[in-house]
Amino acid sequence: FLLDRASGGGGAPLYLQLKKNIEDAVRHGVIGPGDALPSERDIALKADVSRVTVRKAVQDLVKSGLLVQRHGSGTFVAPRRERVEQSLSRLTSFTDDMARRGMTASSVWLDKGIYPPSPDEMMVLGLSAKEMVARVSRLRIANDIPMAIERASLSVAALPDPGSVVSSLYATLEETGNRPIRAVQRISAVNLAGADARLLEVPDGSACLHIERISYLASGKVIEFTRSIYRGDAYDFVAELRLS
Ligand code: 16G
Repeated sequence: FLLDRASGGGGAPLYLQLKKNIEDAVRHGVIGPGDALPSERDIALKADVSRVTVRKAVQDLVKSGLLVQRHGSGTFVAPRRERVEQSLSRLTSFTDDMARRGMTASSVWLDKGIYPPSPDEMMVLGLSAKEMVARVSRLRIANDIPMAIERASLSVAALPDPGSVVSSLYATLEETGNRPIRAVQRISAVNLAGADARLLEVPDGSACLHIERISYLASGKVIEFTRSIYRGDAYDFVAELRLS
């Protein structure tokens, strides 16, 4: 699909011609969602253009969301996104939600550790400045597709060893009788940019959902304060409404 430069768009700049060739190849199914693009060097050789030209075309297509770059493993055609429909009336975990759909949940750890609490963590979790907070931050993945970034904060009393969370936070809390039974969730719209956009493999400025979940134990004590960013193109949140 990397036609030579003469076959492109006539007088258009080379990187635009190359960009169009790649777009056409995806549109016509020559390369499909999830497929790897040849290396920058191979494209430059085959298309008879400089590597700078290839880089410029690829960067534009990453920005527009057609291609995704994964650190260390190369450039791929963005995977097809299937939207996930998520109920807003049940208190479930990401691992449960994905398992119910027959998808495999995994995580890339961004952070797990014990820190002095921030002012909002102190307020929500009811901590004093002398107490510590346990943080577990993860990129949540379903079948290789990055779905959400979750940054959870818990009191150290509830999660003394954040390292003990291997896959499911709720499963770990369940083992010590600390699984929440109720939560309040607030959803707001954000345009994502920077490092978080790159983690979720979305172009800068993409519409995403910021979700704050405050979860409670049966005793009424707050157990979890989680701030998440969910991909706007991957999620539908659905709630059933009843006449009073
Ligand atoms: C959900 C929750 C999150 C919770 C996580 C536990 C939302 C917006 N967030 O993703 O607050 O910490 O599940 O999942 O629903 P895990 O047990 O799979 O780690």
